[in-house]
Amino acid sequence: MNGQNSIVEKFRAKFGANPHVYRAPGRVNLIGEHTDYNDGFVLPAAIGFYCWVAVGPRQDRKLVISSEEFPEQIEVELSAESLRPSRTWSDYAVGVAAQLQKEGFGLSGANLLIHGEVPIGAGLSSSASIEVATAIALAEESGLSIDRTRLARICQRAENEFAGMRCGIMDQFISLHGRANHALMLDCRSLQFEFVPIPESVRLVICNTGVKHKLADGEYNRRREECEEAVRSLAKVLPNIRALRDVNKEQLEQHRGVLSEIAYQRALHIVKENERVLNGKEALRNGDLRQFGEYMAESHVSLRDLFEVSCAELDLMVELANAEPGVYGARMTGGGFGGATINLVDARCAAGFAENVAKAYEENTGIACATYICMPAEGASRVESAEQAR
Ligand code: GAF
Repeated sequence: MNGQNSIVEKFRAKFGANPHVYRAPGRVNLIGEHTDYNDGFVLPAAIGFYCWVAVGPRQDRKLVISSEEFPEQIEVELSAESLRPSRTWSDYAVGVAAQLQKEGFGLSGANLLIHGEVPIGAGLSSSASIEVATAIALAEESGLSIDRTRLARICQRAENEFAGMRCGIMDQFISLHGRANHALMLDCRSLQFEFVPIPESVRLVICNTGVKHKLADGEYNRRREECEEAVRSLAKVLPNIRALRDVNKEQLEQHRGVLSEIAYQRALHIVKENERVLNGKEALRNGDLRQFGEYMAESHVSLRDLFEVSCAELDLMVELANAEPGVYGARMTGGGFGGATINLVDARCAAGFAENVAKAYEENTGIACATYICMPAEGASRVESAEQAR
């Protein structure tokens, strides 16, 4: 049974009414890691794993939220006082409702059934997919028309404030704006974006390490603070900068003395990663996959050695990938400390690549490795028919 039919039937059984169904995808980032909260550039693509939300109206001012993945049902009043974090799975959905209302969008009461199929802890933005699917469901069912970029900001703030994760805008943005067969190059300061076609001759192969180290969220916020510290120090000698986005390599080297060693390393990663995204976009546009793959390799090394967000399992997965035929580039993707790698692989070699890497990874670590062979998918939408859900 496909995602839509199944969730419709379960919604009927639970709430005794026919729902509307919305879905929002997870994402993979091709290049541009940890650059989004530094006002920099990213190049993600939506992937064909979705969070599905079935929704129907209620006569009162409540949200009743159920999930196919968790047993307990959550009930909240749509008043500011009762929309508080509860440190459970429902925070992503409740956080979005709270943020929508905080920004002046009055919501109607609703029943929601959520089904997430984006692998959790894989660095593929399962949380953003829940936020975005909930946001479009609540907005449309309340008769609100909200610009997608604004919705992305609302979902990001929900995660910042409710989940305490100081994420940037990338994940929510791509989940809303993704386009099939294209990556999206986003300027995270202006929020201007352009689509970059992914050639039919390649596949995006995602290899999940199956590990998610506990320190991930704390270390993520710490990286953000370290970048902010670098900006504060550099601003004393470069008063016009607002973010690491405004610093180039020459300036960074010239003023290295005002930075701690850690702040310098973090800043160097960001400055060079931004360059790699801009150059990488051109390489992709010119069909120069080999060059793009080199940028991916440099990005991984930089995330490992300068930004220090990789881990042994990710490094091994990249090493195994690089030994395979048909691979243009391999790197960790997402926040790091576990999760998945993204590999740009010749389409003809993709199945063999996935199989060999998974086998070798399991032999080395004893951990099963899930692989996904993808092309970029469309962003979030209401699902109009069963056809669209397939
Ligand atoms: C996580 C965050 F949510 C994103 O905003 C981004 O910073 C990413 O890590 C690292 O590039 O997915």
